Amino acid sequence: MTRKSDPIKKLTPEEKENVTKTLRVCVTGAAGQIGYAFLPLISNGSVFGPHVKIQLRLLDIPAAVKALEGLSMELHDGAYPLLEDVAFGSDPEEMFKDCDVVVFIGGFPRKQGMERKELLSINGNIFKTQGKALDKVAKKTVKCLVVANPANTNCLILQQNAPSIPKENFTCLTRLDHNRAVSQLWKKTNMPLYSIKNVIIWGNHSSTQYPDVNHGTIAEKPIKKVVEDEEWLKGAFITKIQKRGAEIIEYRGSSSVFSAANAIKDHLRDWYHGTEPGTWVSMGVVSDGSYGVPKGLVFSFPCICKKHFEYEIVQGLHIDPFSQEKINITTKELEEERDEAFAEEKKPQEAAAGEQKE
Ligand code: NAX
Repeated sequence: MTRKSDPIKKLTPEEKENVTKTLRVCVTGAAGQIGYAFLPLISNGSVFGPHVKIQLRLLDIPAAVKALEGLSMELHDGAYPLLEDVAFGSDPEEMFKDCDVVVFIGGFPRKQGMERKELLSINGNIFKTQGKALDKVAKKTVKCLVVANPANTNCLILQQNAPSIPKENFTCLTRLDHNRAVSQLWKKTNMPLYSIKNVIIWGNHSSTQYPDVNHGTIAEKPIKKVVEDEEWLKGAFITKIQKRGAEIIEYRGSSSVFSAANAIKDHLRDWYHGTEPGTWVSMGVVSDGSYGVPKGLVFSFPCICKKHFEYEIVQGLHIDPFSQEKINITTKELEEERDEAFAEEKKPQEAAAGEQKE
């Protein structure tokens, strides 16, 4: 479908700059649960703002192409003024062509009795193929967000297979964990949610992640001082965030869907528009060696985003021994995942050293 947006009148200079923009966005696994919750958000302007036109590309496996057609019909029926164009299919090269942004939600789910190694191997192959396709047909400026699990390692595999695209353009989702941490602090203190700033999720989007409140504030006071419960902050709070995904599955009978879609929206919005002054967010990005995390690992760090998809890892935070121990645990898990995923190949850092300049 191709449809021209309605003309928009009386624009501010900034709006004028944006209105000329069109982003081509591919969503993989679009026929799945999170895809279904995310597509309305990107179509109605919640992600890139009310003046950026969107061309959607929906990718899924061949068996889901009919469902994608149904989705395309619903997107028509939504009559979204910003939605210019929708195409769908199961060929990554067709769907990634000239994309500005790709959101990788599609992946193989963990089935009962399946070992982590097996899951890594199946998803590794998906991300290897998609990385090569991305390298071939997407814009060299394409920005990638990997959601499918294991998100950090899938992102690493994707990045390693698309060497012509800058490694800063690859990120994975840990914003859901970040939002969960903010929300638990809100529940504990009853302070306004917007006043809770600068928590950090370090490491892997898994049960080894480390939610860190040491540098955060609530209404501009240190979180520790407002909460006044060190035992909770160092114990139950951390475990709650680490195991929240499993808790949702236990109660709902299925994994997080709209909270994940909302976190994807938050991640992309902040990456594109920039974080609020004085605040940072958690994003899985390719490590540049900050905080002693091995270069090349996809690791969740505190990040400050500038306008139009630029970010930097927050530097100079003091890491106490308790935090260091937690960061070491999640680093070790990511190194093990990387080693399993690249068992047959050169390790990513070695490959990176030969192929890419830091
Ligand atoms: P669904 O199983 O509902 O949807 C997955 C979709 O991916 C399906 O439509 C499937 O056909 C498609 N797919 C499979 N292989 C594909 C391929 N090679 N190319 C394109 N599409 C493919 O899962 P859903 O609930 O939507 O979750 C999607 C992913 O998000 C899962 O891997 C899940 O573990 C992960 N999550 C990650 C989170 C994060 O914070 N990083 C949180 C939520 C979620 O658990």
